[in-house]
Amino acid sequence: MTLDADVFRTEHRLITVQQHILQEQKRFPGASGEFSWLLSGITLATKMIQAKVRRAGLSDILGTHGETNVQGEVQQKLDVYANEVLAHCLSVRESIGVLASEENEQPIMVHNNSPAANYAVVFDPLDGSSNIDVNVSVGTTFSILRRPEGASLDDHESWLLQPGRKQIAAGYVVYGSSTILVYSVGNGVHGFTLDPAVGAYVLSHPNMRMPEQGKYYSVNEAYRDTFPPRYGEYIDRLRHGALGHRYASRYIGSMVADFHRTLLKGGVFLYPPTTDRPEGKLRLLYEANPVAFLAEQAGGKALDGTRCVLDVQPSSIHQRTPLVVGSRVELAEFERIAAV
Ligand code: P6P
Repeated sequence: MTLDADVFRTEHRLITVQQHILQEQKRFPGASGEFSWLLSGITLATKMIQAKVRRAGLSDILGTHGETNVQGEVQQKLDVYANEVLAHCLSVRESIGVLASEENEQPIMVHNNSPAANYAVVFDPLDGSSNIDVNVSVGTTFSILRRPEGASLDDHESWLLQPGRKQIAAGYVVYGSSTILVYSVGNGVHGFTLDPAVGAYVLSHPNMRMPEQGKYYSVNEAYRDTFPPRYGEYIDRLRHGALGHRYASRYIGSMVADFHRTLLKGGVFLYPPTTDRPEGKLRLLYEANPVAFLAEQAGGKALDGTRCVLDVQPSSIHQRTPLVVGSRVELAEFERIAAV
């Protein structure tokens, strides 16, 4: 058999994210393709974002845009581009009624009064963007919520302010040494690597499971003296071998990259409350909820310090939360310390 035939046979077995989404969408009775069409808006937008991220050093897109966003953070030009691309690609999906972005103070209403508008999409277009200029991995996060029963289109808050357990899908794209999309529709977690040769996300990590225990903890230790005492005690127990081995520390400073490593290798990523930010830094709707959904789907756990992140009832779209997310063993130890 010639090499070409082997290569074709191998290529022929490739599963693209579109094929996978169509298979997964069968879980949604009456979805009639609207859900896969919605998700294709995210895959298209992230391909356009990654093309810009990959060329950031070459085109005049590095550096700040000069504006500051609702978080008071200086907007990087790529932030603005990523936000506009996602908002455009999603706003042409008729099944979407409301968009909410880290970069926009107010939600974006789309397809007003359309009976087909059944979903809200919440996203952080470029998480970790302060790392862009130093070529460190950044990411896009997204969370998909269904229109609550009986909710009208102008009652957009009710669409958005739902506990994370109501997410019908969530995921992220990490723009790292390769571009990887990880998502779940509640039927396990699946990863797809963008094949630049064909421009398609190809299944590379089917049915991802978070290891029961890892060897890394991930936290910004510069703020350690501002954490509540139990967090310092927890970190010391990990460092000193209380869970069977001494942990090493890994901290990238991009939540998507730090979580992606935790999903693959196990361990724990945490962003505790600090004296400056007693409510935490990470945003509930579009940072903590998506990774908490994926963590639970992959056999891990995610807490806000006292309860499951996914059980938190949001009160505003940009609200922040502490986050402790990772493997079962490390999270059980955190709960044990927190309960003391
Ligand atoms: P710090 C990026 O700005 C971000 O929102 C997350 O992606 C990341 O985990 C965190 O902030 C890093 O914050 O305070 O450690 O620089």
